Amino acid sequence: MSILSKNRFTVTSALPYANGPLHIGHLAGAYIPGDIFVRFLRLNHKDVVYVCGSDEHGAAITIKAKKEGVTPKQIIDKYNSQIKESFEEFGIGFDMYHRTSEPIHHELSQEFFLNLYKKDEFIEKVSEQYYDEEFNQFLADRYIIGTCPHCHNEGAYGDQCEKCGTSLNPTDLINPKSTLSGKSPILKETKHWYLPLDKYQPWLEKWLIEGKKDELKSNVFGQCQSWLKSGLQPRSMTRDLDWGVDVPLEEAKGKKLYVWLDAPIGYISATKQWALDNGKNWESYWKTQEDPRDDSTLIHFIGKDNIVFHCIIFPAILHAHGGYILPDNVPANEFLNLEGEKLSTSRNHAVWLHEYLEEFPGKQDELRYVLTSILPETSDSEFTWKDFQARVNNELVAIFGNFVNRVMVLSHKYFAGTVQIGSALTPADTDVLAELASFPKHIEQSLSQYRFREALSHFMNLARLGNKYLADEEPWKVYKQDPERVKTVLYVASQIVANLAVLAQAFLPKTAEKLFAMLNITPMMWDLAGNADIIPQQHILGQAQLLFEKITDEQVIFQLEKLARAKLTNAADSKPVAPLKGNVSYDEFMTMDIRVGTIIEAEKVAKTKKLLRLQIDTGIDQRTVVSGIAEYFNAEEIVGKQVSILVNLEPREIKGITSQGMILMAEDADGRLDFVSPNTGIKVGSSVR
Ligand code: B3M
Ligand code: ZN
Repeated sequence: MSILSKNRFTVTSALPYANGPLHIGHLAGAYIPGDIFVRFLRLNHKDVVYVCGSDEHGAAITIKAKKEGVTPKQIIDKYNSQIKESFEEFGIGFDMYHRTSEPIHHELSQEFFLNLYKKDEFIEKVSEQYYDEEFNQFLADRYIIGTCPHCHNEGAYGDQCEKCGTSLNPTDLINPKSTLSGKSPILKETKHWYLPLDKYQPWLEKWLIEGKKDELKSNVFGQCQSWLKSGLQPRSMTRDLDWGVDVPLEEAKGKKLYVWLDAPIGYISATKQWALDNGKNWESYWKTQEDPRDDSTLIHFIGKDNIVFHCIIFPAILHAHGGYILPDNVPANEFLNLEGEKLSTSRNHAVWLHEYLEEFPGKQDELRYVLTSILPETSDSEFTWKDFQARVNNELVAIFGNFVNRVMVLSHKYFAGTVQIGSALTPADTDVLAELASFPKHIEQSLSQYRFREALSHFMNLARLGNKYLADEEPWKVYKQDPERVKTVLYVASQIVANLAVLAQAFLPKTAEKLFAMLNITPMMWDLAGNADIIPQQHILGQAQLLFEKITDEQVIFQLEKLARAKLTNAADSKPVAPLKGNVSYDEFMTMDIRVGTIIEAEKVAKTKKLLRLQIDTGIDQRTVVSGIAEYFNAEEIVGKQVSILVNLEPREIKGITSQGMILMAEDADGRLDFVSPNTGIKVGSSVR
């Protein structure tokens, strides 16, 4: 049954954590598919609300705030606006982009908690959890690091070892440490409220496994099945945190709701806010209706790491609450990789949207197009800059752009932009027009099954059809002998352009807008039966505009170099700094006589790789020092440089040269060297301490 047999839709895309900017992996996971789907529904006259917003709670936020030395509020304000702007730039058409820090969201989340609490759905359990005595607080899983019991990685987190991927409990860690104080935490009793997922297991099996076997994508179904197979466990819905939604119970003062309880409720509060702002009834998008045929169809677009929350935990919460609709489908995507590696925020291995927008201004649809072509729909996929260039140049420019441009240019050149049938349609024309009419239906079938890549390739086939038609009919050659025939060819071709404009509205919104302006027609809805005469006879076309430009080799190289630089920085950053040495007394330190000196001569020490012989003016005297810096500095370029020199180091014989002192150098974990130099210029002989 086509998805279009339903009339009302509630569509969501995962709420991104407001703790960093968005990258292409976000777009490819939950936002481009969600946006295309919603546009498609709207183009088919459906009643849709599309909501999203910033996820502003949980350790993701507080850890980032701690790292940047600012408050959680500053973090969410900063990233919420940046994220919102990126979505707008890429044309992701939410009706409401909300925030979980809004009071309306806190209230609704508390209402959900209390509803379940009053029905006795929670299990209350006291357990021992890690507590930092210096900071007087319980430690969220991410605030505890220690040694992984499986792979002995010393930096494993309380919930997961990122090295071997094992999911952990904080008490599994060997030698746990608080990331707040660096001290070993103690175990302390605390009470929490658990959702008995085990109790809902039979219901979930029926609703999800039996009921949705044929609808869910195989990657989604597989994950759900394996969660259920291993048996669901009660999961705590509260946390000892100081940031989040307050648990609305007197005895839970200071505790917050688990972020994965409140975040999906964010979809509902976003809808409520939208309804308030637009005079709508939010309940018709979320509550079950008297006649189930009137229920809205709920669809969650997410990435694969969120499947369990959207297919198991949130539905269990909605079910326990009662009165709410359940997701109809959760078309989760797998992950997008970048240049052969996992995208990584912490390693800065990513294509950031705000940077793309600066480096490729006006080219939002190019990225939308390429990402749609490679969406990780059933397995992980890969973005490379070479492939980006190839798809833009060989597909958007050479096929789509080229076809449209030829139709526009020839129509203006020969007929002042007027579209008209000259001599009668030939069988070739009627074939093309018949084929043209079949495209909306093909695309509809793909999109109804969440096959976005396939839908986009149908769309491009329409541009291919146009190119082939022009190549076959050769209007530029025929014009001299038979201008009436050329009128007809351009009439047919302009119907193809018009259909491209109509269909492009789902995939490439900015391009669609340009096409409508070029065609000088107003945007229109889809006609699944096909419409081969959108442009009426005697219609006058608008001016041609450039649709797409080639991506140059320089642009590709620039991007690749940027990624390589990030890798280098990251390699140096990720190596541990040298451990702390034992203390020295002040007097011991003061026995060292360190001065500012100037290098007055420098030359390579013969037959060595690393050594330079330096002549130094120390302000006291001029002396010779042998220094192992030749791999990093050329003799010529350091003459005249001010350096720090330990002048009372016992003289040493190095390669037959007496070295009188030592130049102080900074050295990173990779052995890279740099001088420790005064940077405003100071008299030689000045002491350093
Ligand atoms: N913020 C996790 C994530 O960004 C979470 C999604 C919430 S969706 C309700 O992957
Ligand atoms: Zn491990």
